[in-house]
Amino acid sequence: MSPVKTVNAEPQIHYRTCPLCEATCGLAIEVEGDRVVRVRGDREDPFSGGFICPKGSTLGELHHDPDRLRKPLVRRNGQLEEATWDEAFAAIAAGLGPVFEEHGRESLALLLGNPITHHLAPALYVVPLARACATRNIYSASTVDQMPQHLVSGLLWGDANVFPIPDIDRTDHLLMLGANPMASNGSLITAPDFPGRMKKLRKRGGRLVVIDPRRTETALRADEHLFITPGTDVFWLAALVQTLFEEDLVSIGRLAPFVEGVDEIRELVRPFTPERVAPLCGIDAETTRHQARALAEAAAGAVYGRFGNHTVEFGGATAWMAAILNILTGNFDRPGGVMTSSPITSRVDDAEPGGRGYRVGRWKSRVSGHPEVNSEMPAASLAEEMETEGKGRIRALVTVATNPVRSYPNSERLDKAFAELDFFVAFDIYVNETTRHADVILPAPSALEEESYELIFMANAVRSFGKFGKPIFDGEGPSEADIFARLVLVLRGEGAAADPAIVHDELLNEAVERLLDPERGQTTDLGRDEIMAALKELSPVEKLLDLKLRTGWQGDLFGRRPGGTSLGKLVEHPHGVDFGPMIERYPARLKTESGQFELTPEHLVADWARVRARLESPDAADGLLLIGRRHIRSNNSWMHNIEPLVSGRSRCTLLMHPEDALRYGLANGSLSEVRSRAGAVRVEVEISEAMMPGVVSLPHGWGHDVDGIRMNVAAEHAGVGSNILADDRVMDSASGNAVLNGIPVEVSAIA
Ligand SMILES: Nc1nc2c(c(=O)[nH]1)N[C@H]1C(S)=C(S)[C@@H](COP(=O)(O)OP(=O)(O)OC[C@H]3O[C@@H](n4cnc5c(=O)[nH]c(N)nc54)[C@H](O)[C@@H]3O)O[C@H]1N2
Ligand SMILES: Nc1nc2c(c(=O)[nH]1)N[C@H]1C(S)=C(S)[C@@H](COP(=O)(O)OP(=O)(O)OC[C@H]3O[C@@H](n4cnc5c(=O)[nH]c(N)nc54)[C@H](O)[C@@H]3O)O[C@H]1N2
Ligand code: SF4
Ligand SMILES: [Mo]
Repeated sequence: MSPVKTVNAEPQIHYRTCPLCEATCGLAIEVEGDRVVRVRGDREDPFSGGFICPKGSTLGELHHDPDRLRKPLVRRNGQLEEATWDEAFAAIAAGLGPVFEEHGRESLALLLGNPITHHLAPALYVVPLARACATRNIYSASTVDQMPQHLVSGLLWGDANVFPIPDIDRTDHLLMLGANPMASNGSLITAPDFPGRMKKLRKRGGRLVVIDPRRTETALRADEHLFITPGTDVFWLAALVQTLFEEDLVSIGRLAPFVEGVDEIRELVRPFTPERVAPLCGIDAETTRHQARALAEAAAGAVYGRFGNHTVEFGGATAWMAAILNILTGNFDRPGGVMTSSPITSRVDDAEPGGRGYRVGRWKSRVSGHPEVNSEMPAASLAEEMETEGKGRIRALVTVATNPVRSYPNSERLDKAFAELDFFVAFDIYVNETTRHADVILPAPSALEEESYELIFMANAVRSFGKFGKPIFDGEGPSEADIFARLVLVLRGEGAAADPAIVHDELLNEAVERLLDPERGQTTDLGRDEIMAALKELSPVEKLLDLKLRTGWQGDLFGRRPGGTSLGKLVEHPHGVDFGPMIERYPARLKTESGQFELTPEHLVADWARVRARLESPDAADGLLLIGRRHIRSNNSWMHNIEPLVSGRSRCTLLMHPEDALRYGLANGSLSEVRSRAGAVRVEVEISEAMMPGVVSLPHGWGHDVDGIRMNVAAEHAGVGSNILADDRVMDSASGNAVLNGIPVEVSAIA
């Protein structure tokens, strides 16, 4: 392993935010010389209060992992070999050029992965990268995750990136569906120390109700837990809405003048009575009515549906019903209900309600005609776009921080398609199941070599918060911003040797121009030269961040607002600065064309026909339904190369209820074959009373026993890849989201 230089050789504690999940815990990282010797929770971090999970405490192991790439790899004579940065960029230019010439730009796809959202430079440079790719083939983890929520946010209140966040610190009643924050630490809600916050919720007399086909770690800590048949939450939520109307419990409150479509919703849910949905969902009618009343009667209540609600066949419709419930009970934008964040890097919308609205389907996928949602194509359609002959077939890829050969559905099919690519550039930290197919791998710097600010997740946070961390170590290679900039320049055809400063300057100029544009609400006398002079000494990403901070709603406006914040202020407060809880922002924040909450957008109403049809003729199959699960020591398809996180017995097992085990002749610890429309895997059975009968569970992201990966620890704890079983032929057609929960499977014993 090549040594790292430290910025400072004295033993030192550095404070920064953990970049591994949405919880954004504050860390205290102890460094001696070149080594991270200890990582603890930062007790003085006002947001996380010292909370840390086992993943965060292994950031040192990740930084020092000998398998983590430190030099670019270039394929020569079939082998990935170390190369210089100049050679790597030259190889990219030489590899992509002929593909573009012969097949055009539409033969390129850009794939964006989860870790991008946790790092500052990627969050800032992903837009210019997408622009430089000049293709509509853009895919991301969003369509194997939360695209239904983007869709519903976009259509109902006009901003696809504004999420309804349960105000967990003030709520009296939290109805949680398809989420397991005891393992995940929360998603589309940034609230470090979820366990502590749930405890406080119950201590102050609030109730937590969990709806999940598995009695999860979270369900065990709830006041009530109800099993639900996977994929059927939409029917159950519609029955709650139906009950609100039936029992005259609709009470929109303050925002009532800004809500349109209530009567249409009443008609849409009319057939969804608690009795009618009971056999589908597995929840009896009286319980459903009781839950509707409890929600309506709570002083402040929140409906929070997450991963298990979005990654199902009716994901969009499910997210829609959850939003409707929050609005009809007057809980939208109410303290203790669901609210929206006000990150300090943005300005506050104090304008009149109304905006440009939100559109879907502005273009369609080439092979199956799936509508674009959020300018993205569905992950589940990637394989067919790579395989199907004709103009526009995907022949070249740029991937950033993603492992689709493990994280997208029908992963075996995708694996084969990856092997057939003409040219593939990966920006990653490992040679893994996906990147082993690459022609060039650009290694991302370690998180500890980069500036730290949770730009994206602060926009989902239950409090407004700012925390900045300087790089702890000098990077061995170029900065992440420089790598992005050089990739942008190569993709634009400006050559492998072009100066990354070109892109840094463009980005800053654009940001400043946007700020000073009177059409976009410039309200001060700030001048361009003054801004540029104030930012002069900073790194490219610091400049962009400081500009946002200083002109955000808490900013110092470059001195015009004394006491306001800035990057400099955050540097003086290394544990972070708290700016308070979520604040009521509606109706001003409405960005729909009408300036109203549009409860019945055409796109969702049209999709409701699918839900209606399923109500009329439910699935008759009596096989098993497969769901996933997360574990506190795992992180999607990676972090399995970190010994302390994978040691002990294998967690990649098939959980199954004892009755089902009996029925299929399976004993605890025996080997089973699990088969779906898409594929089959062999995996150990773990019998568990926590499973709903008829439902089995397998975690995702495993399956590290393939040729060509360079992850020694992970290969020893291989597990099986659950996405071999996920079917890419079904998806939530409203949002393009993949179906990763509720997959019909057959399970049999292996002799
Ligand atoms: N069946 C099933 N499938 C799922 C899920 C599920 O629950 N079940 N979950 C889905 C969800 S929610 C998500 S978000 C997706 C995630 O799927 P992906 O977006 O593919 O992300 P990860 O699986 O987290 O893989 C992260 C990749 O980034 C690399 N990496 C790690 N850190 C860095 C870094 O700092 N820089 C760079 N450049 N690369 C880095 C890793 O080596 C790895 O290749 O998976 C989805 N797939
Ligand atoms: N330790 C750890 N933390 C993580 C991650 C990780 O891989 N490991 N990944 C991160 C990422 S990228 C994300 S997106 C978040 C996700 O975080 P969460 O949204 O909390 O998702 P999960 O932990 O997958 O929990 C989903 C729950 O839905 C249940 N479920 C499955 N199908 C259904 C259904 O049809 N209806 C209902 N009601 N429930 C259902 C499952 O049993 C499971 O308990 O976690 C993040 N945090
Ligand atoms: S909960 Fe998430 S942010 Fe906190 S230490 Fe664990 S991985 Fe890091
Ligand atoms: Mo995710």
